[in-house]
Amino acid sequence: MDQKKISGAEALLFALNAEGVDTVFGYPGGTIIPLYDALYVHSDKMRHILTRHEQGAVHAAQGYARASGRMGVCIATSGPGATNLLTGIADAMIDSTPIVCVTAQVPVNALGTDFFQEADIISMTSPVTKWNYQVTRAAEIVPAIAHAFFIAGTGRPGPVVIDVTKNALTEMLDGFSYEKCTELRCYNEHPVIDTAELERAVQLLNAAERPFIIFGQGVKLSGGEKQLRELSERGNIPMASTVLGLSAIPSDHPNFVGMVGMHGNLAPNRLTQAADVILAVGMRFSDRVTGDLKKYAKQAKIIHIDIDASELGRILTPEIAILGDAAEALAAMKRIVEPRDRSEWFAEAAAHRAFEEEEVISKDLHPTKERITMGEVIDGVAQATHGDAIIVTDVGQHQMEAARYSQFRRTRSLITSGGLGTMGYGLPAAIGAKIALPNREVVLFVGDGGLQMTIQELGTVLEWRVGVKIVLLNNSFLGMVRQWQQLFFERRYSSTPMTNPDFQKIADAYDIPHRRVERREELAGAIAEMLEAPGAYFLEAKVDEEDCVFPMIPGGASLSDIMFNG
Ligand SMILES: Cc1ncc(C[n+]2csc(CCOP(=O)(O)OP(=O)(O)O)c2C)c(N)n1
Ligand SMILES: [Mg+2]
Repeated sequence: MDQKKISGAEALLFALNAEGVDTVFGYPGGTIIPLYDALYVHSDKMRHILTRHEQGAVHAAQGYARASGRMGVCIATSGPGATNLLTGIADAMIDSTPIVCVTAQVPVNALGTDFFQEADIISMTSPVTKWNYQVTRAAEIVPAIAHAFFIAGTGRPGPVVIDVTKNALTEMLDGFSYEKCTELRCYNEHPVIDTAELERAVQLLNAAERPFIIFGQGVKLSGGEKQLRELSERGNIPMASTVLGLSAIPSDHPNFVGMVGMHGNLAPNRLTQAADVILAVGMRFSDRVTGDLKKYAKQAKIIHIDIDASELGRILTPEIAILGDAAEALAAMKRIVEPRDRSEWFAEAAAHRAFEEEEVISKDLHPTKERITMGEVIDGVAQATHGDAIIVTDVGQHQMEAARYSQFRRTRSLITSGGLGTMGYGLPAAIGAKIALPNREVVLFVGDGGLQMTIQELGTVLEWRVGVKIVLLNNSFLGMVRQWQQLFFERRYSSTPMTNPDFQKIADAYDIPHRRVERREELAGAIAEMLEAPGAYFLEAKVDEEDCVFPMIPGGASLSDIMFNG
C-alpha cells in the first residue's frame, strides 16, 4: 500500500488506472469538481476528453468499448449531468456494451433534500444497468470500482453506474491499494457448459439436411470469430448475421449469406424459413430479426447458445438451450461437427442472392436515375477502403443501407445502435472509436436528422483533432419514418420533412475540411479526397429524398412476407 494521504477523488482515479484505463470521456460540474481537480493534478495518469454534452460522453465511451473491446469510461456531474447519460446507458444495456459510468452525487447528508442538482440516478438507472451502486464514503470507492469493472466486463457485458457523493470525493484516505475483483457470490460470469447438450446439438447439426447458423454480437464479445468460421467451414453450414453480429465474419466468406431481419438480405431470411436446424449463437431473437414470432422458423429445430441465462427461452423455446460462452461452445462443437455435402442448400441461398441482386441491389448500387442513392455512397466507401474501415452509423435509412452495403474484413468493424435505435449515437460513438484505435480508418454514416441530435460533438472533433471521416447522407427528411409514412400511411409526411442548415458552413465553423456532392460523377473523387485528408473530413452527399430501404419485412409481419418495392 502506498501510504501517502490521498482524497477519495484521487483514489477513484488511481483505481481506474489500476484497471488499465488511460482515457475517460466526460463533462464537469459543481458536484464533480473534486474529481476534475484530481484529473488536473494527475493529468499524466489520465486523459480526459471533454465532450460537448454528457450524451456525447457516454456514446463516445460506447464507441471506444465496441471498437477496442476495452472498458469505456465516462464521468458526469450530479443532476442534469447524470440524467444526460441515461439514453447511452439504456443503449449500452440493450446492446451489451461494457461501460463504467461515474456520476457525482450531492453530499451524503444532503441526500433526499432536493439539494441543488440532486437527482436519484440510482433509481433512474436501475432498469438499464447491469449493476449500480451509490458510494457515500471514500473508503468504498476503490472496492466499488473493482466490482464495477468485473461486472461490466464479464459474462454478458453491460453498463454499470457508480454514483459517488461529493463528501466521498473529498474525504481523505490513508493510502491506496488495489485488488481486482475476480468473483462475486450470486453472479456466475462464466457458466460451465453442459457437454452432453452440446453433443446433442452437434448431432442435430450433423443429421440436418438444411442447417443454418445465425450469429449475433455474442460471437465478437466472446472472441469466438475463428471458432464460428471453422464450425461453418467444417460442417459446410451457411451462416448469417444479425446487425450487431456483422463483421465477425468477413463479408466475402463463401459460407456467409448476409444479414437477417427487417431490412436484411433475402437469402438468410428465406433460409430461416426453410432450414431444418438453426444454430442461433450470441443473439437474442429480437423482433427486428424474427418478425411475427408465431410464423418464425416453425419448421426448424432451434439450438440457442447464450451466456445470459435470461435470454434462453425468453422469446421462443429452443429445442436445445446451451448456457455458456459462445467461443467455448463453438470450439467444442467444431471438433465433432461432420462435413456433409450441402451444395443444394447453398445453391438455394445463391438463387435468393441473385434475385435480390436483380430486384434491389442493382437499383441501389447502379441506379439509372439522376439522384445519388445512399447505397452508392456506402459502396463507394467500401470499395475505396477495401473493407478495412471501422464503420459507425447513426440510426435510420442510412444505418440499414450501411449495414447492407458495407464490406467487412475485420471483426468489430461495425458500431451501430441496434437494440435502442438511438439517433444521435453516431458522431460521438465514432469519436470514441477513433480515440480508441487511432490507426484505424473510422467512417461515420449519419443522417441529417441524427447528426443534429449530437452535432455539438463537432467541437470535440475540433479540440482533439479526432480524425473521423463524417459522411452525411442528406435526404432532407427523417427518412426512415418517412419511409413508413410512405408505405403504411399513404404518404402523409407528418413532421418528417426538414428545413436544414447549411451543413457546409457548420463544418467550416468547426474548421473541418468539407465538401458537398450532388452529382454521381463527383462522388468517387470526393470519397478519395476524404480518405486522403490527414485528419477529420466532412463529406455531405445530397441523396434522393424519397428512396426507401428494401427489402423490407413490415413490422409484425412474417419473415415470409418480404416487400421489394413500394
Ligand atoms: C432519439 C430518437 N428519436 C426518434 C427516433 C425515431 N427515428 C428512427 S429513424 C428516424 C429518422 C432518422 O432521420 P435521419 O437521421 O435523417 O436518417 P435517415 O433515415 O434519413 O437516413 C427517426 C426520427 C429514434 N430512433 N431515436
Ligand atoms: Mg435524413
